Amino acid sequence: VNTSTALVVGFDGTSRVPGASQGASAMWRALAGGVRGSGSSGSAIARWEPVGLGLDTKNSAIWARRVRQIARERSPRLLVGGEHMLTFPLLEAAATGLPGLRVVVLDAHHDAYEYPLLTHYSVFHHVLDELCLPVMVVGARHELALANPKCTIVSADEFRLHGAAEIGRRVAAFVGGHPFHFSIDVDVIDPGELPAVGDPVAGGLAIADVAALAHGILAAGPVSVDIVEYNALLDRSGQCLAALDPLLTEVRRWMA
Ligand SMILES: [Mn+2]
Repeated sequence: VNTSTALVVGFDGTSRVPGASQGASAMWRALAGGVRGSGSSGSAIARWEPVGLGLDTKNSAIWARRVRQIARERSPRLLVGGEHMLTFPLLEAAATGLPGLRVVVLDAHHDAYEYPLLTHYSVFHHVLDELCLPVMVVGARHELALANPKCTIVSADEFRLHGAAEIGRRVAAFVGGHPFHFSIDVDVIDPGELPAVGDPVAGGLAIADVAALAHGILAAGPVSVDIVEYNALLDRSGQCLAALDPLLTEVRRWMA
């Protein structure tokens, strides 16, 4: 039996608001538990081995090194965060073996501030400048002028103007048949529908639209996926995790 590795990484050390750390295991449980009793996809999820990192430190460099090391050893096809910084070491490990790799991101923020340290808000600046991977961020709506100029941005306003189908075509054109990684920051969803995120930005996308877009992107066959930034400490009732279900269902179908 071939098992795929899912890295479940509860780290939020560079984030202002704690809670994405606890979001990692909660989202993994929702991904794994959501298929109970649904036949074939239930057995498919059993082929995924969740691997956690129990590091007793807040040092982001140590977490990044560990993620990179495990990613090199096991080529995980899924990372469940935790904060967005974690995408960097995953891509760092993947990029070596995948020439032409591209990165498609859903996010309220571009996370491409030209800041010298690796953080959740500078991760794609370093992906662009250090790893030299093309990055497209869809759904961004916060301080767009401050992104690394190499970052391709499709704003939330453009998404509303053109709709999920047209934006899906733009993503496909950007990928252009190359291998690609798909990174989902759940704060791309409007805080009216999903308030349980560390840095909510008004004017976001509807969950149904995000699920529709993710459906098309996942159908194109990303080599790996991450889903990050769900804040479990801001969701004591679990209402937001339940609201995420249409999106988690798409990820679950991809996993099967
Ligand atoms: Mn974000």
